[in-house]
Amino acid sequence: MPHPTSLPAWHALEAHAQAIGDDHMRDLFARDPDRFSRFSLRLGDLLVDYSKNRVIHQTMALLADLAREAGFDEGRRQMFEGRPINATEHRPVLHVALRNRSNRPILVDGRDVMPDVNAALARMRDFSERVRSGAWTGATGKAVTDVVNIGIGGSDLGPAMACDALAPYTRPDLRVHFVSNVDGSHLADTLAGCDPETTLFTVASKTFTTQETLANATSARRWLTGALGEAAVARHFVAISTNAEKVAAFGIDPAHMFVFWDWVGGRYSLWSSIGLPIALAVGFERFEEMLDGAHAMDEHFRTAPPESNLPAILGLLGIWYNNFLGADAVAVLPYDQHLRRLPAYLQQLDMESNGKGTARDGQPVAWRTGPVLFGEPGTNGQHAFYQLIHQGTRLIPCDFLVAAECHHGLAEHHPLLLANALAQPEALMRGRTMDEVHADMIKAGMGADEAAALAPHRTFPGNRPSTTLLYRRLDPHTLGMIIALYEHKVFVQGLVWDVNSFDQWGVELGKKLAQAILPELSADHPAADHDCSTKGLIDAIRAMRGDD
Ligand code: G6Q
Repeated sequence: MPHPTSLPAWHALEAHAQAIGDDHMRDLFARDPDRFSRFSLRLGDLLVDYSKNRVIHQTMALLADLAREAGFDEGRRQMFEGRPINATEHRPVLHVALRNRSNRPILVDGRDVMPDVNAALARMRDFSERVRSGAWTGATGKAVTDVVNIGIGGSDLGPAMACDALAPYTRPDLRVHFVSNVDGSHLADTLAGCDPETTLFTVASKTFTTQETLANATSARRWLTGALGEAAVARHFVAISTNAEKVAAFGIDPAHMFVFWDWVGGRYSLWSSIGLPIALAVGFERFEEMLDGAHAMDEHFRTAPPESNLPAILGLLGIWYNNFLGADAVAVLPYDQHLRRLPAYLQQLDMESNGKGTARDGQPVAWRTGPVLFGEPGTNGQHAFYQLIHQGTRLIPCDFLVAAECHHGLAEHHPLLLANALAQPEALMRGRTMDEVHADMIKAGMGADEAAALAPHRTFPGNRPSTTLLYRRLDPHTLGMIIALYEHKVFVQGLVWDVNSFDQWGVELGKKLAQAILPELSADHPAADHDCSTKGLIDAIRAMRGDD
């Protein structure tokens, strides 16, 4: 693939940014009363309004050209056809096969993967139904009341986020917990509320070699066997992995292992057996509805041209700000308490996928790649960091997510939430000029001198971009659509930035050094060849613990 900066559309966008980059959206709206219909798109119950972005028709046309010149058609075709697009790991990238509800054959090395996918789903259905009906019991014959998923990164964030998102579909008598951190407090605090007789552990690890997960699983096993004996493991532990050998070595019967495949990336794996905790929490039909939603987005992404392709539009808008208007960060702001884990989930999806400095040909990139992503549920964020988004010196494009209808019965709350979710994008876009602010203060009775002194502080520059994702209600189908939308957005950006979005070598070095430091923390082992800061900290830990 050519480097993006060599593409004609890249140069055209640079010139275009010079020409219109400072135009104020207030004026763009004033000039074009059809801006909302021109720059919004609906797919099923999901409406994406991107009219409050610093773009005009020509911007979107140039961005679509950029996608095409970067190989949009060929790139997405290769992914959906199971080509080994994760070139540094020689793997296809086929999360789309996991929710390929059409059953269209998808070949890997000439073999259709769909029978395997369907068999894995059938096992998830069978097991989740047995647990939920009480047919599957613990070693003492009692039904499961608590599921504890032990996993980290991609084996945690997706299912944890989805279980929170679908909380209205869960049952109070079957709670699902997530333990990821190797900090023992995470496991200890979780188990403090569980009864060994009625607790089921799902140990989720693609490789089954991850230090944190194995440490937590080993301690959980000790907790269980201490109460119920060794034989209880078979009824209280199941594994979700691609590595049967390691699962058996840990002492979990491979008959109680739920499989997936190396063509499923960790952060793209919640659609696979890694989603078992979701099926346990909300039931398999609901899990299937989530797959259906993702499939609907896949079909849209697979077939629509970039101009009317939601993931492409979101990805290209991100590129516009990141590469042409100087933004460093993006904010994801769900006005939906059940999506409180979405920013954390998207941090991994986006920053682990596109936080890369090497192009696919091995050359260092000479253009900016993935931005910093952060967020919190609205309205909490409004009372915290929105100050910087409104008046700070950085450009931070925002995504607002909100449902037209709520699940709860506190009817008077939802209009308050909706009003805030609509007011923030409007405020970011319009701002408030010095003259408006000054006039307001004079009208409120303030003296002329004080009004003049305060006006600059109270002025909002506006012209701060945002996109609003409005959906009818956060149900499994919509959740599936939203997650797939962001997955494909990240794909489009990786394609244009010419990086491999599907590896994550950047997480390896720290893991390796931790292995080296671990034995050095014990008193009789001298700290080895470290910089003086690391060595000083090791010595201080020993001294604080009284090891010396
Ligand atoms: C995700 C990454 C990473 C991975 C974890 C857990 O894309 O690969 O977050 O999911 O390191 O790995 P295991 O599932 O192998 O334990």
